[in-house]
Amino acid sequence: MPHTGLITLEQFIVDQQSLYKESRGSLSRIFRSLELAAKVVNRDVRKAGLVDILGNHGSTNTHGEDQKKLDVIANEVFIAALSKSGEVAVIISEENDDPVFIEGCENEKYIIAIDPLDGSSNIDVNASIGTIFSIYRRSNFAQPPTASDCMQKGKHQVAAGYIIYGSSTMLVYTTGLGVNGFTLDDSIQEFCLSHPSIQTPKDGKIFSVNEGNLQDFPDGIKRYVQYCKEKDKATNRPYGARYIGSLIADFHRNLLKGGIFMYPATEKMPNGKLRLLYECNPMAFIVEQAGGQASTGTGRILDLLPTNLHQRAPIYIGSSNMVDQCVQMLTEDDSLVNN
Ligand code: P6P
Repeated sequence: MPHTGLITLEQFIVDQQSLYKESRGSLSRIFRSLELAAKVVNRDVRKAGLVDILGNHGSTNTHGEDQKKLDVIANEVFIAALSKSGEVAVIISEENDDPVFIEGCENEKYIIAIDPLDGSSNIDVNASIGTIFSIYRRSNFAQPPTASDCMQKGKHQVAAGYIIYGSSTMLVYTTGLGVNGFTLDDSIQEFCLSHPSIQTPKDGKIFSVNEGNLQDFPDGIKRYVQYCKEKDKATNRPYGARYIGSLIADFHRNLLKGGIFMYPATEKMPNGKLRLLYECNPMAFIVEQAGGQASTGTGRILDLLPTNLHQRAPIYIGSSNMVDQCVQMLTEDDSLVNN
């Protein structure tokens, strides 16, 4: 059956080039590298059960978490591909303590923050996992790139996206011109436009949170979770509880169907668990471009100035009316506590 009417990722980027604020060739070359790396990691994820790449690598990452073999492979594949693009000066990866300065690219314009394989605790049980990326332009060329060049507010991202290795493999991204999703057609090994101009519903009926931590949540979040479970026909409650424990999978479902994902601050994790540079910021850019919201509970995620490459942030992200309601309850309780 001839493939007709398919728009590949590469064609889409070429077609949109005239609209990009960015220098056109550079971003296209970066996306070509991301696409290649995604296909390689997808191949390895799909055969993980067959080849001895499951299980722990025996090393730990910057956060003291066991590194799964696929974590390490994905990290190496994406760093190699992005280095070869010739457009990236420095890469911040969840798997590397320090920035990776790309040799010979000291004068290149772009910085990339990446979570090479998010949700890796789900690898061995065949649940959806994914890669998250965030792209910035360097602001200072007076000297070779430094770590501080990488700590820009999320609102300065020039592009962000993720690849979800799920029942199908999809690449979803934004350059500030809306959000578009591409599904990998294995038969031709091309990412093809399948979800043009994604808009997330203003209201949803799904709440996603690890209720195992409920006792540690701020009182306002305890009240909001209770609110989600109450019966109220007029507001479509109770909402459905959906939590996979893989940010990309939970985020992607809520982006398409509507809903809210929460990872609050707790006593154990006073800044929440998710990392600002390569988890919260890219997802916040995407959700805002899709008409949703992303809050720390006290402000917009994209306005938060990073002070540490691997810092964490509390996050409430998804359908705008649900985030409003959640943050209102959190704030009300804080004001009660603080007055
Ligand atoms: P918890 C995966 O390890 C991850 O970083 C995210 O993908 C996911 O949303 C979160 O942690 C799950 O954390 O504490 O609920 O297991």
